[in-house]
Amino acid sequence: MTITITAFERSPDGGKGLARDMRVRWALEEVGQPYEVRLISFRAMKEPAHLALHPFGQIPTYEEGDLALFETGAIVFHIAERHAVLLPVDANARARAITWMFAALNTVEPSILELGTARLLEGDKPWNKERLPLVEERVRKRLDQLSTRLGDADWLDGAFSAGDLMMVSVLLRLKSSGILDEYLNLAAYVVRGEARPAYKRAFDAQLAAFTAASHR
Ligand SMILES: N[C@@H](CCC(=O)N[C@@H](CS)C(=O)NCC(=O)O)C(=O)O
Repeated sequence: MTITITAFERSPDGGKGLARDMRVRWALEEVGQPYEVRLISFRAMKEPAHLALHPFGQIPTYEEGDLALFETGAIVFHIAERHAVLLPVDANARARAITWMFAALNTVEPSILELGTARLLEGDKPWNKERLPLVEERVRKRLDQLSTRLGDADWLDGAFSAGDLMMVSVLLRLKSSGILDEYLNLAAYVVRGEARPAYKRAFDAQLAAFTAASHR
């Protein structure tokens, strides 16, 4: 059955692979599942046809036969559940890998998103100088804890899993901030994720889509 995902027609990140379709592409590449991409404009994202797939008018979405999903956590979990590549077979190890997916999305990602907002959208606000250090402190607190847990391991819990895929995807957004480099083991963890052939294939595909759109 054909899998179709949606992605930005022209990603605001300029093809750096930070848009969330990248996580889904990466998961599909890890499990060797071919997929199609429907590129969508910001305007079309808010129109009824797309809202029927994604109630919040965002990307990515995932369609497979009768099934339509939104939310990258749910999509990556759906993909991982169907292939014995991204989740361990052992029930407890599987539950722990899923826990890391939730941790990435619920515990680590929020402060990182907040930092992006503070830096990119609120830079001109008079209160930004006071707020920014507080937001950075919240990011560092989480990174301290994550760094301690990862230690010198390659991945968060044994072999690479959907939990690592999600955590690396979340941490990637910090690359340009310089904060990630304060944590040598986390920076190396992200590099390990980016070095995976499946990541590279996904990255190249989203970059090709961005480049093609820029030439249109
Ligand atoms: N929690 C959602 C977030 C989705 C999301 O924020 N998507 C962004 C792209 S990375 C988007 O569509 N932004 C445009 C908008 O919200 O209008 C998920 O993980 O799928």
